[in-house]
Amino acid sequence: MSLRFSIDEAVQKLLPVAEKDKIQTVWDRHKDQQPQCGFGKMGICCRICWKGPCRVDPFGKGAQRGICGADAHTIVARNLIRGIAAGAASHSDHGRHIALTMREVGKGNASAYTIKDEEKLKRIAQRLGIDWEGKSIRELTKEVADASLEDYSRQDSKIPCRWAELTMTQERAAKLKQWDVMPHNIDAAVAEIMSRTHVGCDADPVNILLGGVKGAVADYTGMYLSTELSDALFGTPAPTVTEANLGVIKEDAINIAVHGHNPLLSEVVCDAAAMLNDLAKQAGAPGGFNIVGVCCTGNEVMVRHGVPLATNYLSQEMPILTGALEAMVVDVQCIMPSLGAIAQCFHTQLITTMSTTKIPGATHVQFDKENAVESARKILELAVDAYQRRDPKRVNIPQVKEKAIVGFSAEAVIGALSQLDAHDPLQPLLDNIVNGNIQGICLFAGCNSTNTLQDRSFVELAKGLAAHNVLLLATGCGAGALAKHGLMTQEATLAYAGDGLKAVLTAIGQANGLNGPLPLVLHMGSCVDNTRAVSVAVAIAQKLGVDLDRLPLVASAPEAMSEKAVAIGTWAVALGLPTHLGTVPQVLGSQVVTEVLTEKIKDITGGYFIVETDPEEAVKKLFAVIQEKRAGLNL
Ligand code: BF8
Ligand code: SF4
Repeated sequence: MSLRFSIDEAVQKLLPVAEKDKIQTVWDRHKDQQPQCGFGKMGICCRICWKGPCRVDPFGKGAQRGICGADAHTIVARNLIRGIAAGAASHSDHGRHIALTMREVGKGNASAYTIKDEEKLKRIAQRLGIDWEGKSIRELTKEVADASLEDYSRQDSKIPCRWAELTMTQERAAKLKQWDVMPHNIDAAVAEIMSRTHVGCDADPVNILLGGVKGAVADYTGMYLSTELSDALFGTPAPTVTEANLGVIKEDAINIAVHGHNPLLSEVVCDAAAMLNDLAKQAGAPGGFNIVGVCCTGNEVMVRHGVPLATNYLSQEMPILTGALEAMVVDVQCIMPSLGAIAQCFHTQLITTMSTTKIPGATHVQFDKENAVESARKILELAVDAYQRRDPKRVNIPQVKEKAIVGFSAEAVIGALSQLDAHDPLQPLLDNIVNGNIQGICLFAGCNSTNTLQDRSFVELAKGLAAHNVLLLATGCGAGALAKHGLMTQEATLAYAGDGLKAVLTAIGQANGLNGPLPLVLHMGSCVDNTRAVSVAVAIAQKLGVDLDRLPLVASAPEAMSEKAVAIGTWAVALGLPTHLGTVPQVLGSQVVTEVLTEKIKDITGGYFIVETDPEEAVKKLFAVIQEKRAGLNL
């Protein structure tokens, strides 16, 4: 039965446990929601004011306008861009936390943190036009943080967000300015979307969508700075070997899952667990503390420290069902409220840490940058307590896990290439794109959704595109899916890559002393780290002297679900990328919006959405787009 829900073998092993114990999982609740509201699915339900809710009859027989007169196009466009605003707010709030912490580090006030990658800090300073010569690291840290925070506070609308303008090609930045979709202030872009979609404001669907694009570029800005500043604080990821899937939970250890998105807490928990490992041993757990990751917090600590990944979004309830998880520590975003109830069926402590994310059934340990170490210690103590209550009879850890080579930041990719050509590391990559060994590049991003079979599309698309010699990058829960299914291994390259791709990955791997190829899919990090792929793409574009929309580069979110994914997908399109969605976006109630997103926007940005739910067809469509782009470059 569980095959219908997920191709993840560990999930399939645990669903019967849930059924036996009468524990509802995400898939049970999905079933309970059927049939889901058709108006909502098409985006034509409006709840923006209290005269409503209003809905438009998609068959043209009933009401065609809401009470205020808004038609389907206005309603769909407004709903969509409010999602973008929420996505941008989420990512940029994450970035703000990092920047504020960094400013405190600069002032000497946040003792739990230091600058782990000073070279990266200098590179960031250089990018932002900050002179670093003769300055102490602390001074520079504060200046970089302040300059980044200006992207949240600037009031002069003629000056673009620097983290946006300075990280894309000049042509792209000029184009976005020309269309008035380049934000000057991240928070203002989010606020503008909320205000222009208030009852009785913007009713022109195309104008509304352009407002959404601006919000998406604000999302990009917040994500970009978040990743870069995190690298300076916590280190820039470098290739490391680890494991993924529930088999990483250890029976003889006190298991703690870190879940959510922001590395500020999880980094300190990892450090504290290493330092206080004896606490666990004294409590009778010979394996000590075992930290495992879930979702994007999991990806953050995985790519930086090789912390194993327990699972990705849709199966986040499963680690608790193993009966061997002492604590699940969550920060923000993509945390199912169901975890509170499920944790109460076991000995697991669900621990919330952020004042904005509290969950019934959880214990709250407030985490602030000032008390980071004490909070981490408290969390470990709660886990030790919980361990005393573990019921060995309920322990059921699926012995399912795969090796994963992860940690491919842009710097790591360039570093690996530099072993082939130290003076011009990008040249070997370009040569191989030109000679066709590599046909193009695909970035897998985004979530899991109950609207598809968990992980299937990621795996099938990756195998299909790799066979066509497409270089694969991945982030977020897509990366989680591909890691769990063994596609971040050298073996996967040998098994699934086409001859050209295999030759290139092998040459790079050999030059880096790997005694074999690079893994089939390069794990670049969490969702917020999608900008790492942009930085590689921008470097390639600049070297070729073309803009991003001319590159044989596509993005794919086969299980897109969250508002953050809507924002990311939209900025990918704004940057010129053909972007595949494997789940149907909630816009079909408006032909105008659908056409703009899938066709007309191409005339403005060069990017557009490709909606295709069948992975086999999606491979064909994405490969055809790559061929079209190659032809455009005379390749
Ligand atoms: O930020 S991929 S389900 S966990 S939203 Fe969420 Fe989607 Fe996962 Fe990470 Ni991104
Ligand atoms: Fe209805 Fe208009 Fe109010 Fe929306 S804004 S709920 S369409 S009256």
